[in-house]
Amino acid sequence: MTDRSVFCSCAITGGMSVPGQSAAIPITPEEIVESAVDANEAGAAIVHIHVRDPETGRPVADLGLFREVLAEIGERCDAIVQPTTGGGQGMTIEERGRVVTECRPEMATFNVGSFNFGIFGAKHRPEMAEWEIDYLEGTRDYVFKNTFADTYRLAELFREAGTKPEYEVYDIGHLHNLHHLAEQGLVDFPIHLQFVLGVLGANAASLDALVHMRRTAAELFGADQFTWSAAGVGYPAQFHMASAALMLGGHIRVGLEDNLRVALTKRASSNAELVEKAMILAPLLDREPADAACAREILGLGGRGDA
Ligand code: KMH
Ligand code: ZN
Repeated sequence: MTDRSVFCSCAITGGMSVPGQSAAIPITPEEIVESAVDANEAGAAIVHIHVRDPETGRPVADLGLFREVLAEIGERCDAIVQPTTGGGQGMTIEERGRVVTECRPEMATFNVGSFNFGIFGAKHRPEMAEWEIDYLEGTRDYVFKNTFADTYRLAELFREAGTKPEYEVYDIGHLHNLHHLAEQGLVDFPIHLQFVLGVLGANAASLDALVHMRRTAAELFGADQFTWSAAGVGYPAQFHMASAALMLGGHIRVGLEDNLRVALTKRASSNAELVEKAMILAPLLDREPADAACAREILGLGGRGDA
């Protein structure tokens, strides 16, 4: 590990998109596992995991599916397997947190703020079923709920499980929410922050926004108290934020959960393709791609739990 080491996280399938948006989105447990293993081979040290109903592709919080996917990825590669506790529309915080309690992963996402997660702008495609259109349209009125009641509860669950949170911050206020949790003694430092930028309803995927988020985190927590990564949502945001993070000393997240294009005129055919592009950018900017072992060192992870 050096100061120039950079790890890449790949968000494999997501909980807000619908299958009709791209045939490349993995749906079944087998597809999710295959895609995660391929992304790891392409250079992703972390694979961020949601699960979907294998029949319909609808995002679900099914513990059986999580168990199957987490175990299988764990057997096939050494990636840090990071399940979501963000979930998707209609899931309660108890359902979202169950994967942490039951699977005790070494790391999982932890969302620290509520906002109107708006993806109703996504194009309606002929291959979409009626529920998919409803799911997208439903986000006009969908509040991604992460209240203090929720985050206090999650903080408890993560501690009990010994799972390291990746704090998902989509806007400046979320950093202040996290600071409040820290003041209550609910946060263990150093922390890892994911700046998720470009979601309609929260902050923009601009260089100014990213720099402001990073500076605010440094002011609130201390510059040596956190590692950080940037996830740009959409195209070209995914690679613009990755490039900015590479310049500024952060880590990066790509993947079909956040973006479906690999170039302006080309839709991505796989998660691995998105990771490969990020892996080309890193050394061009003098950053050294970190494997999972190196990422564990950077994040202070002891290794796998029971997952
Ligand atoms: N869907 C992303 C924009 C989570 O899963 O906890 C944010 C995300 C959150 O990945
Ligand atoms: Zn996610």
